[in-house]
Amino acid sequence: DNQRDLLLKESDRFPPPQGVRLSYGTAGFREDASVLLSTVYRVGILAALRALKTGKRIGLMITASHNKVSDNGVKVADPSGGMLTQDWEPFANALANASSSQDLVQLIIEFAEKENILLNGSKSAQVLVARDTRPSGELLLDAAKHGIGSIIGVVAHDLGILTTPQLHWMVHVRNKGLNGSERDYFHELSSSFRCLFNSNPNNSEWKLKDWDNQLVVDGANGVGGQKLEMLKEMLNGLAIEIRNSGKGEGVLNEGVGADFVQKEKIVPLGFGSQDVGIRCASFDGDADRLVYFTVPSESSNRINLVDGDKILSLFAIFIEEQLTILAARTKATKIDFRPTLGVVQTAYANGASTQYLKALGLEVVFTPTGVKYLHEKAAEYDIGIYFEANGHGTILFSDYCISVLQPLYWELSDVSSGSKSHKAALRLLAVTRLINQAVGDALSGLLLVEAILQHKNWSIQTWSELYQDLPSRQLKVKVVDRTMVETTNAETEVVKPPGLQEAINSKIAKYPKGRCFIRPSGTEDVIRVYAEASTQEAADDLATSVAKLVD
Ligand code: NG1
Ligand code: ZN
Repeated sequence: DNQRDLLLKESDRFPPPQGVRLSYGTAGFREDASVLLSTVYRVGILAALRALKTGKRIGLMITASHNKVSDNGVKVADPSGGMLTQDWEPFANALANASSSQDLVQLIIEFAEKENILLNGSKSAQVLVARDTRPSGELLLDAAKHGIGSIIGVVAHDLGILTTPQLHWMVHVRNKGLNGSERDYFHELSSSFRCLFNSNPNNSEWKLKDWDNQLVVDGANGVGGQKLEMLKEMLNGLAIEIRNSGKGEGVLNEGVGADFVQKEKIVPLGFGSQDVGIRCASFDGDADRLVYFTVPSESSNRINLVDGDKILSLFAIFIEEQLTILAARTKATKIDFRPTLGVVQTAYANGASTQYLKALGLEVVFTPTGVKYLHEKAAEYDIGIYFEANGHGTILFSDYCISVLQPLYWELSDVSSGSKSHKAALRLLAVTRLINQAVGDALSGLLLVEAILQHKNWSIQTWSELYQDLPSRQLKVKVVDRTMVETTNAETEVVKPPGLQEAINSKIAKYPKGRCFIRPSGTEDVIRVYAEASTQEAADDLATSVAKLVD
C-alpha cells in the first residue's frame, strides 16, 4: 500500500552506517554527526508515530548538548514537554539499528499494529522540530523532516534554531492550547521575572536599573548566548554581559561552557583576572544546564564552583520560605494549602549538599542519572525540585498546587492585600511561570537565581557559603564496550562484572569520608568515575585508583 511504498522509498535514501551500534541513552542518540543521518531520519518516523498515538504535538530536537562540536544527536519530547516515554526506548533502539529498509518497514508496521496506531492517513498530527547551532544540524534536521513526512498525515513544523528547553516549553504550552511562539516564551520569562523582582521585601518599585550587581555569562559558544541577548532586550536594564556568545571565533563547548566549568573546575576561555570576585554563570551547548562560579584570585586558573546542588539549595530555601509565610496566614482564609515538597538528586550530588538539605528538614530522594528519572520522581510531589550537580534541573508544580495557589492569591488580595502572605503567594505564582516546567532551562534558571539573590540581598559569596562542598573528582575511562558495567541502587553499586564492587569498596575504605561509584555513561563511550573524600588529594587518589580497576 501507499504507506509501505513511501516508507521503503524514503528509507532507501537514508541507509544506516555500517558497524555502529546505536542506543537511546540518557539524552537520546548521540554520535559523531557523520553517522547520524539515518538515525535522525528514523527518529523522525518515531516522533511521527508518537504524535499519531497521542494525538498531541511531539518535539524533536537535534543537539548533542555539551559534547564536542563534531558530535550531534537527536531526542524526542513527549506531549507534556518531558522526555520520550521510557516504554518506547526499545522501539527507538530497534529502529535505529535495523539493517535494511525492508526490516525497518516491517518493524514500523508491527509496532504500529501493537500500539493500535492507524497508518492509513485517517488522522493528522504535528511534530515540532528544532536544532542547536552545530553546523551539522541543518542537514540532520532535513533528514528528520523526511522521517516525519514518511508517515502519512503527519507534518513537521520547523522552528529553526532554539535551545533544547525552548523546544520542550513550546511542546508543553502548545499542547495545553496556549500560545507558544519564541516571543511568548521570552514574554513569559521576562514578565514573571519582573513580577518577582518587584515583590521583593526591600523595595516595591521596578528598580532593575538600580540593581547594578554585575553578572557575566559564558554562553559556551552555543545557542544560549544568542537567546540570552534576545531575552536581555526584554529586560531593559538588567546588567548582564555575555561572553562566548557564539558570534566570535570560539568553538562550541571547547574550553567553555557549563560541562567544562563543572567538571574541570577551571576558568573558561574568555574569563580571567579581570573577573575576580564577580558573579559569573555558564550555560552548556544547548542551554539546558546552568552553573555559577567566581574567579577567586588573579594568580590561579581555579574557580570557585557554585553548582547545580547549590542552585537547588537556593531554590529550596526560597520556596520553603514562601510556604512558611503562607502556612502562617492561610488560617485567615478558607483555603487549606499544605503542598508536599520534595527534593531529587543523583549520586553525583555533593555529599555536603545532601546533608545540608536534610538538615533543613527537606525530604531528599535519589534516582539514577538522567533527567527522565529525576523529572518523573519530582512529579510525585506537589512541589518537586530536582537538579543534577552539573546544573540541569527545574521545579515542578502539580496541577493541584497551581489550582490552589491562584484562588488563594485572590482571597489574600481581599483580606490582606500587600501583606507578607499575599506577596508570598504572588511570588510562588511568578515562579510557576518563570521556571520551565518541561525541562531544566539555563535561561529561566538564571533569572530565578538572580531574582532570589536580589530578594535575599545575597552576594554570590554568601550563597556559595551555605555549605562547603566536599572535595570531589570526576574521571572518565575510555572503554570499547561500556555495557560491560551494570549498576543498581541509583547507580551506586556495580553488579556486573562480578567482584568489581568489592574491589571498589576496599579502595574506598582507605579514605576518611570516602565515597566513590562508577557507571557507564549514557552519552559517551566511557565509564565515569566519581569520588569524594575529606581532602582534594584523597578524592583525586581514590578516583584514580578506582579508574585503574576498569582500565
Ligand atoms: P552521562 O554521559 O550518562 O553521564 C551526562 C550527564 C547527565 C545528563 C546527560 C544528558 C554527568 C555525570 N552526566 O550523562 O547528568 O545531563 O549527560 O545531557 O554529568
Ligand atoms: Zn545540555
